[in-house]
Order: sequence, then C-alpha cells, then structure tokens
Amino acid sequence: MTRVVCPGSFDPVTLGHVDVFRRAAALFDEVLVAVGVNATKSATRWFDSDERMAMLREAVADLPNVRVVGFTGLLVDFCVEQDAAAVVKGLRSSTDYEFEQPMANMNAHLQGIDTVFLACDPQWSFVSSSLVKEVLSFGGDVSAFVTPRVLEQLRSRHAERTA
Ligand code: COD
Repeated sequence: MTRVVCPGSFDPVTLGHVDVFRRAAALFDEVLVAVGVNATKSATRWFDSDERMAMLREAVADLPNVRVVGFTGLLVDFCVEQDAAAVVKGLRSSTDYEFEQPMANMNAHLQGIDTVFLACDPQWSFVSSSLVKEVLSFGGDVSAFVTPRVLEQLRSRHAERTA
C-alpha cells in the first residue's frame, strides 16, 4: 500500500488544494492531508489548527482514501512515523517551484523522502489562501474558490476580526 502526505497550513483550504488531494487520491492508495505550521505565516493566520482540520474534513468527505491529520515538528519525521512513501504538493507557477525545490531537497537529504509535484489545474493557478483572505477582507467575492462551509467560516471570522 502506498501512502503519501499532502502537507500545508491550509488557512483555509481552497478548491486548488482539494483538486490536488483528489488527484493524489486517484494515484495513491492513501493520502494523509497533514496540517502543519508554516512559521513564516503565523502573523497572517486566521484559523487555529482544529478549525482548519474541520474545514478540511468537510472538503474531502467524498474521498474515502483521504485522511486529515495534524502534525508538529519536521514534516519528514512525520512522514517516517506514518510510513509514507512521498510528499505530494501542487505547483501553481515557477515561483512555487523556486519556493518548494529547496524544501524538497532538504526533505530528501534529511530522511530520503521524495516530493512528487502535481501541476496545478489552470483554473486554480491564481488561487491561494492568502489572496482569498485578502479579497474577502475588502468585500470581494471569493465564493468560486472555496467550499460553502469555508466561505461561511471566512465571513464569520472576518466579522469577528473587524468588530
Ligand atoms: N493549486 C494547487 N496547489 C496549491 C494551490 C492551488 N491553488 N494553492 C496552494 N497549493 C499548494 C502549495 O503549493 C503547497 O504545496 C500546498 O498546496 C500547501 O499550501 P499552503 O499554502 O497551505 O501551505 P504552506 O506552504 O504554508 O505549508 C508549508 C508547510 C507547513 C508544509 C511547511 O512549512 C512544513 O513542511 N512545515 C513543517 C516544518 C518543516 O518540516 N520544515 C522544514 C521544511 S524543509
């Protein structure tokens, strides 16, 4: 059985992320969507880990071989602990690649864990959690990029943050 890990901060999950999970689930036996901490994004975080996992679980409810789990510490240590064969990530652009390549090489160096990159579906190539939060904050319509539940959570968190 081949188990892979799709890691991210998912603050919140977008339909671009879900597309990568769906395609990974078709390629591999089991996909662990692993919710971690990106230390560089702590100042812009809207949702805690439990909230992000709850939104993810709803978004992947129709994918029986996908599980949502949290992790702390190094991603590669989590992969070894879970007996995962590889990390799977989506690539939107060459900028993503520049960002991801050193991490992929570091992860391979540390524990021999390879990273498989899936080219993003062009319809989601401009979608990121950060942009979704920014656009929503200024009153823009982000309903095409997230699930209805995530949209509701975004609206209510924005209302709390600006109250
Ligand atoms: N379409 C397709 N893929 C997408 C889209 C989209 N629209 N948007 C984002 N993605 C991809 C990203 O390219 C990324 O691969 C993945 O989805 C997750 O994205 P984010 O933004 O939610 O997650 P990040 O980049 O903040 O997550 C970073 C990690 C938490 C994975 C990273 O910081 C990490 O591994 N931390 C653990 C500590 C560690 O091991 N550090 C050393 C690393 S070498």
